[in-house]
Amino acid sequence: MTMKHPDMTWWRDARFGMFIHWGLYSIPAGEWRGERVPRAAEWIMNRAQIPVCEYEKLAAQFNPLDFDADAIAGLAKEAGMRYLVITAKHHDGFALFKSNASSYNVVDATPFKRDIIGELAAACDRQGIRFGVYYSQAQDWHHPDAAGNTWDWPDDSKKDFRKFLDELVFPQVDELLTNYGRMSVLWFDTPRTITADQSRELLAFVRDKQPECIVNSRLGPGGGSEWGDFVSLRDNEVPTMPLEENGETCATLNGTWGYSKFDATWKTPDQLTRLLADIAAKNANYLLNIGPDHLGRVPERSARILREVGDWLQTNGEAVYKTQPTPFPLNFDWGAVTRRPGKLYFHVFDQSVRELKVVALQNQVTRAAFLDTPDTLCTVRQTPIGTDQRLIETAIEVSESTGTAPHRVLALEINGDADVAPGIVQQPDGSITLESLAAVNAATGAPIAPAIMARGAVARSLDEGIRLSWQFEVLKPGTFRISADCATGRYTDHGGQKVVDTGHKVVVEVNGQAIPAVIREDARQPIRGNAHWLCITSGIGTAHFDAPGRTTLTLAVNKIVSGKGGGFILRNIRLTPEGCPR
Ligand code: JFZ
Repeated sequence: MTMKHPDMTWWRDARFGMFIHWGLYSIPAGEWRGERVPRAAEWIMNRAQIPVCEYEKLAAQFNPLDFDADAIAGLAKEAGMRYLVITAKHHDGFALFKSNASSYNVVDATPFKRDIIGELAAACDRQGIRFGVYYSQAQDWHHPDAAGNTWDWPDDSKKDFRKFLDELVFPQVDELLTNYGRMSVLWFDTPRTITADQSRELLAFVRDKQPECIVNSRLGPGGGSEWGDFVSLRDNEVPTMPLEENGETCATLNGTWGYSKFDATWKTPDQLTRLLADIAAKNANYLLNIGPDHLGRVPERSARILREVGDWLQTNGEAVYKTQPTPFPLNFDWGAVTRRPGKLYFHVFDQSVRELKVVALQNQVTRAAFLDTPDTLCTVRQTPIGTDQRLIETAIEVSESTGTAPHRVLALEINGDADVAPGIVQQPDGSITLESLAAVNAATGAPIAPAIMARGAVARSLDEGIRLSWQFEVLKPGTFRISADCATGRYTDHGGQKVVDTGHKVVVEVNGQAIPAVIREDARQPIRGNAHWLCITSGIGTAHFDAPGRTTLTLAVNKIVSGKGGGFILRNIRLTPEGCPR
């Protein structure tokens, strides 16, 4: 019964969806009794410790007369989104649908009286958008037996979680799967108190009611990929390497999910197209959030931004929808790669690049042109480098680029499916990137990826005593600076503090040399343009290679400092030729 969904095709092809966080919290909108309540606006009841009897009163004020389901489904469509997931019930316990299990719902408790889930489900059907709901199955601040509300009900020992499941969760999930036609996604969240058995029971219940419905991994304890049909990555998280399983990044358009009158930290359309491409390149969907206000209006700015992304997708959608992840074992500084059978798409984030070069592509490139100028061909050269025949360098001149934002996509037609010779190779700019998820455990030779990628994370914390190793091919010998990129372990919204722990003690062994180093912050930048996550670069030392050939680098982790950053979160080790910038 915990079986994975047998056919995820529509979801896998969609790559881009709309998330909607909407509820009573859109009334206070980040402010309670004249005080600004920091961070995500949908958490206001919790953050301001508002008693149930007081928060409940918001229901009498909830009258979003500007709510227009067709306009919202239409916006999703214009934005190029293929599915939509809305909070049917968030942690505050208030249901946006008619429920017989609790009168704390939009139809019974508000002057509005309209079933928002019903209207939106019907509008999505009309527009050909797949419809799904978010349901908070463990945390419910309105129910005395659920997890989360420690201010009205501080005594955990008095809580009967089973009672909450029986009188609210199962009946409401039943209503959602019975009253609104086809439900395409059930999106659970914060699986705090729920047990493994209860999660399995809930999944079986969903499967029984609607076998086609796709369920996310935040269903069960830990929220990892063993649960549900796809793994929910952390908020606003972009994996470093393609996930083996289906993944989804849920993300904010600013820094909050529910509407806040204070948060204007909107991402720009060009940031969003880059994130969408980078996430697709890692085998994940992008579920991007809007937060309607107390009248049901979608903030004008967010609507405009989404429409611009939609415009970009009109031209560049073939490089996103139905694509497979990058075949290359590293992140390129210049952008991201997606593919389809017979095609490769180079998403060129860095508009200043005049020539794109990749190594080890085995296919012949028969045509290269930007999707926005399909008749202007780019010159391609494919030449063997080094002694290994498979080490072909493919170079594409992109001097025709007009340098417009959002980013441009170079489409390559290739013979057959993209085939990249396995292994890590020095890049044409001389650099060598050793992605942490491409490492093997030096002691066992086993890939490190499954252990590190427990949740498809940025790159999970390393354990003390672990030794990681990478084999790679040096083509142009010389002296290299070695550096490590390390990341924040925790998601932070825009107001949040971003910390990367430093002081970890490591030893890098390379070319017969052992280099002890302490991880420090020499530089900091957002991770690939994603302001929610921070990356620091630490110098390690230098290495010299006399001759071309295969070599190994080992990283021994001897001491980990665990502070606010969540430990030692390694993204990659870089070798940069002496004299090169970066
Ligand atoms: C949860 C909710 O608490 C939040 O209000 C919002 O609905 C969001 C989509 O999901 O917040 C989380 C859940 C998990 C992580 C971070 C925030 N996580 O695993 O990093």
